[in-house]
Amino acid sequence: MGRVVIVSNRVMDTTQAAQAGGVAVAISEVLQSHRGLWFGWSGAVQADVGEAPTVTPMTDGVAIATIPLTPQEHQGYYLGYANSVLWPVFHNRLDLAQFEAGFFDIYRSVNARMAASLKPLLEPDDTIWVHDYHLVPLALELRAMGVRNPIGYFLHIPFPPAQTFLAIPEHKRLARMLAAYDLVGLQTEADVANMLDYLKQGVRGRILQDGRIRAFDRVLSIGSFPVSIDPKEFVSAKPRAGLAQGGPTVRRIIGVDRLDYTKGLPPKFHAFARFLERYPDNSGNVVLTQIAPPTRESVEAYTDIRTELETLAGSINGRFGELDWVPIHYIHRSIPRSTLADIYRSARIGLVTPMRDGMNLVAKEYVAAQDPADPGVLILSRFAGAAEQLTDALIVNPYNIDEIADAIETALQMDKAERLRRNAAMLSVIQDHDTFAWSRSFLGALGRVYAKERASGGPPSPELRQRLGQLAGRTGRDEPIRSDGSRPANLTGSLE
Ligand code: GDG
Repeated sequence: MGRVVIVSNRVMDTTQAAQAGGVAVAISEVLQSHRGLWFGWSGAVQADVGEAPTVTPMTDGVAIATIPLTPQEHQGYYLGYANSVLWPVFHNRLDLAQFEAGFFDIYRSVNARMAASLKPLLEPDDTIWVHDYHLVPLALELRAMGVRNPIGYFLHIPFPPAQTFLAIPEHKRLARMLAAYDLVGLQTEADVANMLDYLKQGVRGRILQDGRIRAFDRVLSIGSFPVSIDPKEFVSAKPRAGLAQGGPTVRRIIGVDRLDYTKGLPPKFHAFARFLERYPDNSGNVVLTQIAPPTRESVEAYTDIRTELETLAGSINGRFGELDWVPIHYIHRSIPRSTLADIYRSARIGLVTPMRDGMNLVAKEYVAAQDPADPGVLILSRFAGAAEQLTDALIVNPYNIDEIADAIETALQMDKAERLRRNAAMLSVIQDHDTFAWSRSFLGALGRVYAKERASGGPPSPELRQRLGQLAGRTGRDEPIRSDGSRPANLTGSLE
């Protein structure tokens, strides 16, 4: 029986996935049920890198294969092209993009080296699933080495509007690389619309009658597959005594975001200050707890944000604080996953206001952790992918500080009946589209589009046909890939 091979920048011990949460849970489940292989960078940076990957069999039948990076590769591929070009541009921050000569070539060559290390480990009936912006070129490299297996790609971050993507000097080459996949999965229907728009404008892609796209010399399918969580992980969350500083009458607002410029942390703090200014009766009774673990500290664009946020928290606390009340409770480190669930449960408001976000799992985690008999309220940025599904949140524009301030007051005043209605509606969406449904629907769609392609270009082997049938069968329904932005179908341990 064939395997699923997952390729992502970083890999993880699949037996520890439950503690990591998020996407890692879905990936581990896929790998465990398909005798899978997980391939990626080991995290090591060293001058001497051999050809062969280090393969480690895990106790659950999964194998992990990794390679190290050289210092130059780490600089040009990871810190450079992936995190100083693709990350900012895909999040609409062209102003932060560092289009430095050489980054793209290293990015490509690392992907070529990964492909060469992975190729000897592949079996003829493997299905390959590549993740995220670090690995756009991987399929093209594998195809050039003669790999004909089905290869799917899932982008965890947003796909930007066509005009923004066109600004990347290498946009055509990236598009050709994307076209080497059989299926490209994006988080939202808005992302699908952006990508189709770009393919039409930027590289004269043509939409075929069956909804697939002809671009360059390939036919590919694109669909939205919104990433999710396992809501069961959060049902046993408990409100904890002592979590709300200042005693039982203090109502908590919770924010959990990596300290990233896309997450809208300074505007969130400004909005909280505006709320205290506009609604002074809340003085002493409301606390904003912001957990902001450090991230990518060696990337230049991240160096200022920590100082900016600490200064802002200090000035807001200095301006509004009392002897027995500190309004912003700011934690700049990672906290254990079990504590996180309890903090969500203890908070009356989940404040999720990124300027741009692929999905945002924190929004879904907050909803799932609420007491179903007395839930809190989610305030969610319209620019988080999750806003496409969680329409019963209080949706705000993160650029509008007054609107966020007013939404905080609305949430605090919201009666129980409305809180119950909104939470139940959002929880039902999350339960219907959980993390396991996400992986099944992606692999099912990949199986179908690959079978369709092979039907026109030669049949797959009997083993592969059987394998693809099994994968497709697990989705339970047969949804076509459509090209008008409508849905064809439906990982965090960080894969960074
Ligand atoms: C990318 C995309 C997309 C956070 N702080 C702590 C902690 N976390 C966990 C959260 C959540 C995860 O990290 C963050 O996931 P997000 O989805 O919110 O954001 P990104 O890290 O930017 O992820 C994003 C995602 O990929 C999946 O496709 O949704 O749009 O940018 O699970 O709970 N976990 C622990 N301690 C912390 O302090 N244990």
